[in-house]
Amino acid sequence: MRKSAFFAVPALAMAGLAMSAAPAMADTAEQESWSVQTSLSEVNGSGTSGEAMIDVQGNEATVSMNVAGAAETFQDGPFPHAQHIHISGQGVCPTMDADEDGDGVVSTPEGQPSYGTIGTSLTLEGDTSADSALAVERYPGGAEYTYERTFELNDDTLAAIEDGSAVVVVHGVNPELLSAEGQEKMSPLNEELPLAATAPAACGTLTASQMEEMPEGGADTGSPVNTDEGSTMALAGAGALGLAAVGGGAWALHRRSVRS
Ligand SMILES: [Cu+2]
Repeated sequence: MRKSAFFAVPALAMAGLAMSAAPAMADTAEQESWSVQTSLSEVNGSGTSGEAMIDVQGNEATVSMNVAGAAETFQDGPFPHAQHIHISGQGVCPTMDADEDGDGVVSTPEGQPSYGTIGTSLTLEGDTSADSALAVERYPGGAEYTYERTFELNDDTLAAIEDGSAVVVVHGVNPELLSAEGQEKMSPLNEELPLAATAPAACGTLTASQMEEMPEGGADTGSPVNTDEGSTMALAGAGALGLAAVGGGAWALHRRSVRS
């Protein structure tokens, strides 16, 4: 199992996650669902923030996001915000130290050592592969939006979500917020787009629920200490159920806070 140095989810939660994912391998209609979530924090001083949550059942994912403080308009239309699940990097968001060429902007390629390449494109419709990376007409747009879509995850993205290295990235920064040098540049991804259109604006690593949200005694339940393999499996399974329940609760709480 791959682990990033910054990986914050306790080993117990990971064990639970791995176990909960295992039933997906079995050919059964009753597949346990589990979830990961993240807060999206600004990159490049964009002022963009948000939340992302993914419910997974087998290979099927329901992605829910809300984003605020994003760039509002682009050429008289809503500013398109390409958004992806990035994988195969360090599983972290880039700091300004990632600005290799020193132009004051972390471009999408400069962020790749941190968050990796595109595993899934979070489009509104149609293809969700990396082929749709910059299919700007199929992404949400504007300063504030919500997103929800259910689709089949590819194996690489699913594996990254399971091992905690998947990172949600929202692209598109208000050009006025970039450095003077950055405002003049075109995107390294598409020479017809300004750098601001594709630069990362918000980012967050998907993780299972936080440890402090575990119920009392939860840490003991799943701890495989001095047991034979059979009972270890059973205990880890119990831990996974607890984790799923906690995740659902946290999301319900989140939904309430969004409405109020
Ligand atoms: Cu991306």
